[in-house]
Amino acid sequence: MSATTVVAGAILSDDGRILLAQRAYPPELAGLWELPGGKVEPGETLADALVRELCEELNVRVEVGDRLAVAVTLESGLELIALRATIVDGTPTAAEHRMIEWVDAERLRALDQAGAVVPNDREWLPEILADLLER
Ligand code: DCM
Repeated sequence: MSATTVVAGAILSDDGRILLAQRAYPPELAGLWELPGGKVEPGETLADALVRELCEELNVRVEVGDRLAVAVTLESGLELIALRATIVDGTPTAAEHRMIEWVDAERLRALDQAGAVVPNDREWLPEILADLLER
């Protein structure tokens, strides 16, 4: 994986929620909700990078599952891939985000309808909603 890949975590709970994080920067994205994650560094697998990023951003240890089918490629060349994950140790805290929230399908749809989801991440919503509704 190159440094132009961003990996994000679809962190799912047993009770049908996903953990969203509210961005603090840059100004055009501040206040919008995303799947937490970050850039893959040279030599890292997607799973390695996600474990590292979620430890840095949320102070949790996760077990990584399979990927969401949709990959988002930006005009800048940046590729965004989301992996399912579950928390195996720690309670998430917003170390780098403005806040975090466990949201169910209904709340996720409401945030989306309010325009409060990071535009790139909207591509993952159909798959995430399907995951949440089958739990
Ligand atoms: N990004 C995104 N959605 C995410 C995570 C990241 O669209 N869930 C984008 C925002 C930035 C880039 O990836 O353009 C790098 O993210 P960060 O600033 O969080 O390192």
